[in-house]
Amino acid sequence: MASDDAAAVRVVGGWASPFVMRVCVALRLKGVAYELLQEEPGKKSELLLKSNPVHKQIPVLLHGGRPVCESLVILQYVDEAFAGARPRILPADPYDRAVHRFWAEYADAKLPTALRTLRGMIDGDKAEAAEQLAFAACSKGQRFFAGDDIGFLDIVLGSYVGWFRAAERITAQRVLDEKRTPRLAAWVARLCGHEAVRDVMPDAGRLVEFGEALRAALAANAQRM
Ligand SMILES: N[C@@H](CCC(=O)N[C@@H](CS)C(=O)NCC(=O)O)C(=O)O
Repeated sequence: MASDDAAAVRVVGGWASPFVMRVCVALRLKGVAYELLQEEPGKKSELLLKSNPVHKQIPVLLHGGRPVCESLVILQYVDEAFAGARPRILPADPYDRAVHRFWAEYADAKLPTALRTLRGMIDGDKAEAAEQLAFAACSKGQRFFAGDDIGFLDIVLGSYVGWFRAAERITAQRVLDEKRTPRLAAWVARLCGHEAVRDVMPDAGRLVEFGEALRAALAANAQRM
């Protein structure tokens, strides 16, 4: 087990969280060994509350015991803290970096709502919500957004793939359709086959069960209050 020495890398998180998955993919990409500390669904550990007192959310990266919060900030931190390890996560060119950050923030502003709409948790246009991930197909014909290997934008967008697949199961509606959006489907296949992603991409069936269990746990907590 990793200890709190200066090099120890730990992730306070949970296997089902897309935001946690991003951090795991980034660390795997860089070849950094880490320990995942699983939070219990619907609860918050003392370590989480102490490490992320502002948002009280997962993921938190603990590097030598020092916390870094917010997945997009963590990805950039991992890229800089392990700069010697290839590949780069963010593009080398400042303009490209800015563009990738812009689309990552756009994705985080749109996709969680699209997912909730698809799953019927909030009202909205389901067909439009299903299209939201399609801009992942705009990778200019390259294998990945920044070229031959996965990078910042692939990690950010890719973290939603598991939950889009879970939404497909819940609603029996295809979102990642090879015929309608072949470039998106091909990108998803390449991403899911990548060695840094393969073992941390959650199974859609397990996510559906997790979603139901979490909803029940949160309802039970609310009744107790
Ligand atoms: N903007 C945050 C979002 C993190 C987030 O929403 N985490 C969820 C798990 S997927 C969480 O901790 N939810 C519990 C809560 O909000 O109380 C990030 O990118 O890290």
